[in-house]
Amino acid sequence: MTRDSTALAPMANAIRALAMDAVQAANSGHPGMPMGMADVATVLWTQFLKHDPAAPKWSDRDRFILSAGHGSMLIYALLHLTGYESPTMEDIRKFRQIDSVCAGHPENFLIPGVECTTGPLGQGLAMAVGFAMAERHLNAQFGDDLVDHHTWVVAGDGCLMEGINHEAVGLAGTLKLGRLNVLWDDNKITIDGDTSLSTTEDILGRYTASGWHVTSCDGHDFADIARALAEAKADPRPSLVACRTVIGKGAPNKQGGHNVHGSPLGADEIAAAREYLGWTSAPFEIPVEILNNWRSSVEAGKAARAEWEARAAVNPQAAELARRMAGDLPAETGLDGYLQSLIANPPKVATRKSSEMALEAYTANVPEMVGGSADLTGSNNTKTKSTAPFTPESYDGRYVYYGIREFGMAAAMNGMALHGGVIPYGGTFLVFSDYCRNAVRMSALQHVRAIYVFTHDSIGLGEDGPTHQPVEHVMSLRMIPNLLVFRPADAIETAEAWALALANKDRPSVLALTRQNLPPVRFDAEMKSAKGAYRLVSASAARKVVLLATGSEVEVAMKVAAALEKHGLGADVVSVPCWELFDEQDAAYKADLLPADALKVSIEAGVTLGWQKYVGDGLSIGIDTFGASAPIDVLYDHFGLTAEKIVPQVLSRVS
Ligand SMILES: Cc1ncc(C[n+]2csc(CCOP(=O)(O)OP(=O)(O)O)c2C)c(N)n1
Ligand SMILES: [Mg+2]
Repeated sequence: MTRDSTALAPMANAIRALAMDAVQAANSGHPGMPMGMADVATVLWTQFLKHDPAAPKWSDRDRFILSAGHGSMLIYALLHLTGYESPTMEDIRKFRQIDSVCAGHPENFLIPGVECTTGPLGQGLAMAVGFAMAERHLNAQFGDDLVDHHTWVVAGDGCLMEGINHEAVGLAGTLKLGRLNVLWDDNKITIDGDTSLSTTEDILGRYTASGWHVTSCDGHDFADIARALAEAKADPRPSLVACRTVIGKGAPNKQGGHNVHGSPLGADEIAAAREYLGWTSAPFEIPVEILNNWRSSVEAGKAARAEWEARAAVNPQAAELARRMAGDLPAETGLDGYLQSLIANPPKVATRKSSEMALEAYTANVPEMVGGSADLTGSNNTKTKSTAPFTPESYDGRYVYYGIREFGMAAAMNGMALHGGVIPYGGTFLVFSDYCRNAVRMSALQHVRAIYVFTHDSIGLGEDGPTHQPVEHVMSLRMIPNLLVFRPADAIETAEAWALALANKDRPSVLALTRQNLPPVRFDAEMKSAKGAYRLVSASAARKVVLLATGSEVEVAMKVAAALEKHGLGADVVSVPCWELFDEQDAAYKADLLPADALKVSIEAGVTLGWQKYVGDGLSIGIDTFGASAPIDVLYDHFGLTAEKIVPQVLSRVS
């Protein structure tokens, strides 16, 4: 429905009033961006965005991503004004306080309708690429009747300046994601001042060169905004709309300057803004007529949902779409049959290879799995027979060639997982997890099931040397809350890690996998990795030592245990494929595995800092320096990760 500016201007001013008053009440926050983008957001939400506040999780809604997350009051105001149950005006009054869902930056787990957590600049837009990928993928699989929506993004100068923007824009252009529309808050201001201080980039030129459609508008002219958004929506390419705006628009003495970016306006300027805007209501009060206009703006969205419900009711594929959107796995995942095949024929393979074997089984049975790699497909072993390439010509494909874009890949994976209906997994070398680390952190913060396949997990990769040899990475990933980090020891543990990663629908997982072959150490299907750590070998002689090891060093620990037994010292071997799951076990289970009367020794080809929480004042064998370039056997000996080098150290502590 098109409205003229006599109705729209007061509606936009309601956003401005809420933003300035909430920031003032909190005495912190960012009024500039919501005030500057209020007009654009009003046009988008009243004339373009397909949504129904009564059903914030309706799967065919348009997705709105506030990539410029510091402008959180913009989305809180929009959700409230259009009639979402959350946030309430009470929540908005308590903006940025501990008991309010209106956190400083929007959090997907606090408010339905906040599609993703934003604040780390650039990532919202990069996640939006994943949302748009998921939409096209599900559209290809389920058809226009069930899946047919757009992804709208509000991004600032910062989102476009970040390095990840280049990755996201390149990927979206290549994949021709025409349902993705980015509204750039082109206010020429960042925190430090005018954007000319730091950039002279031809942004429209860059986007055009990347295969995008670009257009511009006066971000304070409702008709011009509507014209540009309609153009963006119609164009088959992803679109960038440069919305020329004035930051803090409506604050007469401060608008257009960088000081309005992130500080309360102050009582005097708020009074001046009220006068300038003709806004006479008290703080947190919206005149009935304006509120009614906002509430009635969603009629088209409500009608669209009713039509969708009617179509879904008679669509035989609707139940399968609902299952995938709910994140529930199919009854048969392929795990049992695959485990039995391993037990019948235990392979000596690298865990990256056994991951591929597990993926062959799982991807054949779990159609929502969409894989990919940042240009290391043959090394990460992420491609399976069931996963055809995802291309502009065949969006139903399930394998994404992300290119050398680790950060863009991880953010897109987050977007796909948040969109729902897709379980994304993606690979790179573990050492390059640093390139995408903040997106991994955002997976964990947002409680999404993104599965990272990080191969070449230690000096065991050999000759490529220290640039490629992770040392601190496994431990540093363990430091991220709510992230499962698996380092499996053989094919069975790898199959278990995949099963657990898939089953944990509210948190991400990392699989750290070897390049080198590993002998089988497990010959049963008891899902022992579910407890994070378990006794793999029990001492024969009286137990004096407990060896804890992960991944490739489980084999080493077994050799150490055998040598200690020859000295008459009983030694357990405890495999620890996942710290986080072990930490969730009860005290009795932990005490049984880590008895107080035994010397505890950890063995892992990485930094030792951290293992003390399990070994206490025992021994931690690892690598606290960078690695080196040499064949693997030379490296394991050089860095002291052999039974020959470890046994004397243990003996010196127990004799
Ligand atoms: C990755 C990242 N780096 C730095 C910041 C801190 N920060 C928040 S907003 C901002 C300036 C962003 O400028 P712009 O996007 O133009 O927003 P505007 O000032 O126009 O609202 C910065 C540097 C951040 N949130 N994320
Ligand atoms: Mg700006």
